[in-house]
Amino acid sequence: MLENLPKQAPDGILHLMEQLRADPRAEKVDLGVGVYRDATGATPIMRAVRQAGRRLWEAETTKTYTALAGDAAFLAAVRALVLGDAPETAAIATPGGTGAVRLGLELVRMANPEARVFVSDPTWPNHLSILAHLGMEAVPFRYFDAGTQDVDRDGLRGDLAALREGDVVLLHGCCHNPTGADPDTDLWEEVARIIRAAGAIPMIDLAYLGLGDGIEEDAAGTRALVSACPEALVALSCSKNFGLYRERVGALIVSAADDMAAELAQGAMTHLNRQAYSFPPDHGARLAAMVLDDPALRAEWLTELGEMRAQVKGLRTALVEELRARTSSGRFDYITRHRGMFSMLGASPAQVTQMRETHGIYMTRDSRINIAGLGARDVPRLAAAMVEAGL
Ligand code: PLP
Ligand code: TYF
Repeated sequence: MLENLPKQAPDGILHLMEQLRADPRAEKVDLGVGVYRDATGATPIMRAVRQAGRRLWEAETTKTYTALAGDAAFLAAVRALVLGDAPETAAIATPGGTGAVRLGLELVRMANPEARVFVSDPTWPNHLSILAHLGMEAVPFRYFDAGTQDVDRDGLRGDLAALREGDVVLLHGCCHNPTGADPDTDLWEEVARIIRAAGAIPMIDLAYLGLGDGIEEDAAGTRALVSACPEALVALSCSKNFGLYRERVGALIVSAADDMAAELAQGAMTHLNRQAYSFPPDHGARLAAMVLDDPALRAEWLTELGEMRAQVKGLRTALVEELRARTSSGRFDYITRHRGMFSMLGASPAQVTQMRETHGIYMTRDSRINIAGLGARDVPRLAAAMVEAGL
């Protein structure tokens, strides 16, 4: 039997991590996988999360099963975090944002097997592989202008004009992965109007809430879509913004047109959890809920999130200043316009290879860099490598 299995291509991002590990050069720079790093290069356990962990260790009296949908306190807390006040929503806890994306798409397929899913070109590669795995049609829409490194507004408008009733548009709520280019408020409003007018449904992948400009700022696009459209899906990840990566914490939040539809959605979503693994992981979700529900822990968490944003923004500014000095041009200023951990440099695969082989600088093939992977010392080296490669 097993010999009949198709050979699977490796995950490109994780494959790059293996290559990096095998590189003996001491000065190698990891700008690959999207993980936050502080100034010392560590991916810390956040202070509020650690405190919540200590409290939980003392207070927890049982590890018995929770509910199929997940811990109710976690679901209430993340629903409020993402949407503010939003009635008529259904929600389940999921293993990470990936679990939420996967089950959200399964929910779409269950409700409408004909639905096409519009995806930004480019997008997170796992979106495409999950859609292919589920046998769902992915329709790419233009998103990134490789000349300006900003959102291709006209391309986006032009391609979303092909939306039909019942199609789904998968959007990155903030900190677009892999480009770093986000819509501004006007464009979010316009996209919401286009989707609504077509009778299509937005699905928002929200994996970096709080890592762009702040919780409220980063949630604004999602909220605009949810309030404009009668139905919407949100796939939330708590990996980056709570630093809970390996605990696998996420949620699928679905807003419905009325109470009856919300109840049907809740039933279907709980069913999907049950079919996949019965109960979603609880430990990390409980820590996130404790942080969100305790005013002091919440304040501490927001402070540290602010420090993380400042760290990344500081590196963006330093890199742009270095590039300005070396090239006497502002052509790299887009790096400070980008949000979140990533920027796409617009380098060719050959240029990416050159920077890796000559300078030990690792980025994904599409020339996405994880800004947080830079140490202050690496900034001049990256700038030199970019200029040398002809960017
Ligand atoms: N969606 C996007 C765009 C991501 O970049 C990630 C990874 O960080 C995820 C979803 C899901 O992450 P996780 O499953 O680790 O929560
Ligand atoms: O894009 C990234 O780097 C993050 C982390 O299969 C990640 O989203 C990478 C690969 C993967 C899952 C998560």
